[in-house]
Amino acid sequence: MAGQDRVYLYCGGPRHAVQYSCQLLQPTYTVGSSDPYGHAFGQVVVPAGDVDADGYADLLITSPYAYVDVGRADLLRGGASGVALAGSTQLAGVGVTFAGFGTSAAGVGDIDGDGFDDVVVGEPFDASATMPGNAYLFRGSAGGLRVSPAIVLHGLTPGDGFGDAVAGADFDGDGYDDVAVGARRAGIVYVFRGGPTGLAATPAWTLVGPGGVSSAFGSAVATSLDSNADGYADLVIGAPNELSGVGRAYFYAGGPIGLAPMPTVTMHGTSSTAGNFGQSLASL
Ligand SMILES: [Ca+2]
Ligand SMILES: [Ca+2]
Ligand SMILES: [Ca+2]
Ligand SMILES: [Ca+2]
Repeated sequence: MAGQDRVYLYCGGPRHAVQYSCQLLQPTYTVGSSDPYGHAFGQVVVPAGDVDADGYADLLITSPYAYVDVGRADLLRGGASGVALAGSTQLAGVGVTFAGFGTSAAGVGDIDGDGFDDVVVGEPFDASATMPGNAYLFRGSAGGLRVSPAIVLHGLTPGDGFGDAVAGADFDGDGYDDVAVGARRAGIVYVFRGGPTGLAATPAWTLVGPGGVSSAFGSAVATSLDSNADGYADLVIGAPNELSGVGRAYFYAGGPIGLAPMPTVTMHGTSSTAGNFGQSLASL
């Protein structure tokens, strides 16, 4: 409901099982009458890594419907008493209605190898957009996350949904984490290499959905931290509309030259219709 979005944090501890929410986060900014859909505060709640390298994990929370779907994201720095929304680092995208900044977000590891973890936030726009979607890389630092993006990655075609899903890991084992960005309406996932100067603007690997554009390949992307134990991070990509909505997910293996162009494992749901297997995935 508009204005009542909440995020509940459940805290683990050494002696007690988790039974209740130890922290409740609510947005402090208001929803105006021109923002009928509310914030969708908490649509994405993901670990951000440790962006300031202080030893406490940090948290990324997005509100992709805020301000008539302009969207925003908040980086909450962890500390001895947890996290707080007050004093969060606010991240913003292009500032256009229906852009949906924060539809996806991920801690992507350390793209540039400076010791501070970095994050990526997706901004896919809706299907009627006259421009491709975007994905923003925000770099960590000793003072916290920098609010100016280090680079803005773009899709290739208007309304392609580029930025609907993002994930990061070191797929080619060079010591720098890399970033995968799904473009759901194009049925493509683009993967950008990290390096000492940051993220390359053009993709190193382009993965085209085996089931075609209508499969919604790239709706979800997740890193699989070396499922096949060869020392390279791997990538799982969902195609929830494939097989008339039964859905599939594909496993792409990392390696010394990066991600293999074709999946090595194909997974599918058991539902006959509309199961949408692969709609959501979790990085492990
Ligand atoms: Ca931290
Ligand atoms: Ca970094
Ligand atoms: Ca890499
Ligand atoms: Ca692997």
